[in-house]
Amino acid sequence: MPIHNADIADIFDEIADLLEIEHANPFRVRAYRNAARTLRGLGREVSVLLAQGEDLTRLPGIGQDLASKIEEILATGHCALLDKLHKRLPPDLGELLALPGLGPKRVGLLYHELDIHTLEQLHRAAKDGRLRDLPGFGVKTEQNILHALEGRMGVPQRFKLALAGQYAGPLVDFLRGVAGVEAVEIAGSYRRAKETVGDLDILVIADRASPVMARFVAYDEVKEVVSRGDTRATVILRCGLQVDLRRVAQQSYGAALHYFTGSRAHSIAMRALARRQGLKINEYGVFRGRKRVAGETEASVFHSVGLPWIPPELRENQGEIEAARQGALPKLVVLEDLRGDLHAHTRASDGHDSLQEMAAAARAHGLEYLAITEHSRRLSVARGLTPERLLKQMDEIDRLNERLEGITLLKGIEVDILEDGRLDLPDALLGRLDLVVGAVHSGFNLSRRKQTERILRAMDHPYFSILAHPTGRLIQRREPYDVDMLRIVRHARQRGCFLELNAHPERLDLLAAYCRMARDEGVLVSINSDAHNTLQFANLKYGVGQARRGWLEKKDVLNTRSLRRLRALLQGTL
Ligand code: DGT
Ligand code: CA
Ligand code: CA
Repeated sequence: MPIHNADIADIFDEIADLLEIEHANPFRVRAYRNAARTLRGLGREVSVLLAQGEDLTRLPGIGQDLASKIEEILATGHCALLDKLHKRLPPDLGELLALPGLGPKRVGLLYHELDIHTLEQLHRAAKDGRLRDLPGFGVKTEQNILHALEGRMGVPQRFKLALAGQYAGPLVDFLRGVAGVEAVEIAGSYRRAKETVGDLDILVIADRASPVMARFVAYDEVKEVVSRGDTRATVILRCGLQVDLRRVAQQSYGAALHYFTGSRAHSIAMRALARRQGLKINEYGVFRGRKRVAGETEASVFHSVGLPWIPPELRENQGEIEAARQGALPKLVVLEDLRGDLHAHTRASDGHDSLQEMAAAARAHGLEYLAITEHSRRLSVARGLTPERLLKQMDEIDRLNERLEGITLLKGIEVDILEDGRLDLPDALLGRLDLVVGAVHSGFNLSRRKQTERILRAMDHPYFSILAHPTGRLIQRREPYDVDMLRIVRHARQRGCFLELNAHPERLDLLAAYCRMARDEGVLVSINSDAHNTLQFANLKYGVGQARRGWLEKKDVLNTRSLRRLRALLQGTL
């Protein structure tokens, strides 16, 4: 059974949580968390790196001890330390930790102060009002815990798109290799590039003689077969992801693909449109009476109701059918449109690779320019740059640019936006850079008005170029901070600034609705990788998926411009 980076990261996170509950040394706790984050952001399987003889201690945050723990887990599937912690602590603490709003600190308090270590005990204590007096809890927290506990059964787990992709890719390859399989495609929310997916919906074209259903349920990552029929099977993979497989006939493929791509709201609107034209759309085809008029290709389904094909990312019933009818569908941006990347780190701050390695990797991804934007001094956990270190890097970039071919490095910074809206480095220094990316990394809990004004003030600085990850959310881990995005977008327009769409699979920030807002208000969006190592330029594709969900065209995206036009835009002379 293959062991994935995410499996090891989960083990490290659990170790960190349990150590924290035991009041272990905070540095030790943080080491496990950092290692988990490294593994999640790695982009390549650590098992493969190890098999290739790579030295794992080269990875950020992985020392000798953690490297040997990774090897132990890959070899045995277990970590002796975690097993030991499980013996020392009550077995159900993990379920408490899984509740939203309950981190190790709070679980530790519950355990040490009130001897609560099961969900039932927690439920009773919350109902009795015994939680509100714990330090840092209060009535609101108590209510939230009660809601979480009572809603818990009904809320299924969702997978981040990139994580689902790690499991989907090999499975699709596997299915393609089965005899009699003509085509394999993933439909559902995955095809619509939603940020998270509830399950995978896979369609195959295969005849009845094909063993595809039998092979699917026997796939070696399958943990449980939920149902199995002749044309449909549902399984759960070891990672917990559910997969529905449907076998369809060639002549129905387009109709099935449309039906199972959804969204439900889009399908309902399409069926209503068809009905008004005397047609019926279902997963087998488009019918007038009993006569099939379309269904083999997806385009034929749209054409049958007088529409052009609509890209899956738009199918949310948010105006796409209307736009299609008027011939006004956006011509969505594609990955190949990107000519540069305006946010990346090297090992000068918390990145992993050198300037030269990052430049080469960016060029290998077809990019013509790459902005190096290290953290600034305030973010000391990320080894943020002081003015001196930034000046030194600027010199290095100048020297390197003389030698580089096919790509130009731009001098930038990811400067912290301080809580009062000042920037973490002096304007005089920022003015010497090609661009200034500004970001909020602290004070997430400011009121909506304060947070918004903090960001507006940051944009007022003369050299501010791009607002990085504008809402600060981490998917499933941290809510967006509260801001008035319309004010920010309009201020950006007025100040000649740009908004980032951060392509990291955990961020995908700008949200799709805000991409659309930026486009409507005439503010260009920069799709940036925020790469911390050479492998992460591959994440740009997730940024493009999100941009497409936000209706963005090539012209709406800053880094589709040539370097010359980009420079003019950054200088405000275009
Ligand atoms: P998810 O899995 O929660 O991320 O979202 P989807 O959109 O993948 O939803 P899912 O897996 O329940 O179903 C896949 C698609 O199949 C969905 O977008 C629309 C279609 N579909 C499934 N069941 C029904 C149904 O009962 N009625 C209609 N109209 N469409 C359905
Ligand atoms: Ca689905
Ligand atoms: Ca499904």
